[in-house]
Amino acid sequence: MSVAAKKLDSYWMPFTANRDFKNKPRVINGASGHYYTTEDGNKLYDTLSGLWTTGAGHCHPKIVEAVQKQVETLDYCVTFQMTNNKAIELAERVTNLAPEGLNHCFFTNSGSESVDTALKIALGYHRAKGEGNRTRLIGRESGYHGVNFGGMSVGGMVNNRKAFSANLIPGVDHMRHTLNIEKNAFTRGLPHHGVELADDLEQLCSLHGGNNIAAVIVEPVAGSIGVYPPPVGYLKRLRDICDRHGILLIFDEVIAAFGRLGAPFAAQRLEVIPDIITTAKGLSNGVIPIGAVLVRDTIYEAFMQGPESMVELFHGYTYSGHPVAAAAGIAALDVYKEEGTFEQALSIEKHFEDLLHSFKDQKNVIDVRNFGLMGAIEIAPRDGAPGARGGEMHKRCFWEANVVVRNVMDVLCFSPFFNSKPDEMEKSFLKIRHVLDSIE
Ligand code: PXG
Repeated sequence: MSVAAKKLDSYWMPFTANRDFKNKPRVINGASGHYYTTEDGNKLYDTLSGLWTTGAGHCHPKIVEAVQKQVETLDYCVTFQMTNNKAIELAERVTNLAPEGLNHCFFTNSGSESVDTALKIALGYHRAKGEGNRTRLIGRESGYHGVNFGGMSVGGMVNNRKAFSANLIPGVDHMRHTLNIEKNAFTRGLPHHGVELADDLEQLCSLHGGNNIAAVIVEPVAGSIGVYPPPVGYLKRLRDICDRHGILLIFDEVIAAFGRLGAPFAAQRLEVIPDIITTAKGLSNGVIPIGAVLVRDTIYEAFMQGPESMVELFHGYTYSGHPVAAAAGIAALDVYKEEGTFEQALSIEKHFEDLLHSFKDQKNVIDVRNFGLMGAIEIAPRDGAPGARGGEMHKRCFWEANVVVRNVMDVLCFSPFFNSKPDEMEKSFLKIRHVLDSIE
């Protein structure tokens, strides 16, 4: 083990090739605006705005100030059978932004917790309505819904599931994913082929009986797997099938909510309104961990029955509605409003799309996909070594080009800052192009 690796030995890193990383660590010790700084003083352009989290830029002074103030005013407060002013305020602010009818908000600390919370709410809702037979959950191949058991079970990324396959929750089916490079390669925005894939849900209704299905969960634009925008008409068709069978539709907007698609929620941009929305990341601009699950009035009201002194939902986290996280959330929403962040996101979409699609004829590029400020460049896998080219891109962009690029296998994912400067985006893509050119 090298000296560098030894120093890092006690730290078991998440979603990381630990041994490889520790041999040549890539360590960040600061950030500002659109750049990270490394221990040895390099400035790196961040093409993923955190991990799809930090659309308004790193260390935004207004959010930093709000957190500093809150932590010395009320650091922690139990939110079971009592609560704090910041949690109340944030719930109101978030539901004010939400699509009509989704007026209730349950706080979590992460996307994974939001997803498991949403699944539990869906099951509890049907039970409260006397339809306890509705227990089946439907996800989608290639979907990512976090790493807890519920989210992992409805998720469809094989590497995340396979080690745990015997212990995933029962009663889950998956629809097919919507990526079709053969037909839709290099589409700008929503692909035109694939609406019929939504009929997988109808088929599952025929198989199990639609009245046994509790909920369907999808990312409106699949993110982690490498950006799969939904085919035109696909989400609307899912909505219609859900309505016909009384199934709840859950949009996992952990990436998409709070501006990533140029609107507060993906549901608004895509004009399909689900029954439950899960969020996290952009809720606090990534500054303090916090997530929120938004539910329709009818769902909330179904729980608000029985003796008033009884707890209606036996679920919650020690840090649900944490005052410091909530203060960060309120400050982030203030920033989004005052700076017109969602409009900024919309205004740079076209430029981002053009930059991405300028890779169309680049060596090894087999697809470019984008919607809103979510984009991906897919490179052909090296013979016998899937993921190798993508991994090399990540490392070489870091070391040689001072650009942070996230790869998922051989897909490069991009999630620009909402307030990205066009010339900086251009420069970073030019650097990425040079690195890509030099990779065999
Ligand atoms: N749902 C979705 C749609 C997500 O994108 C989660 C749930 C889980 O959130 P937490 O906060 O528990 O991580 C996510 C998270 C990537 C990548 O490489 C994306 C996520 C997580 C890790 C890697 O794109 N998104």
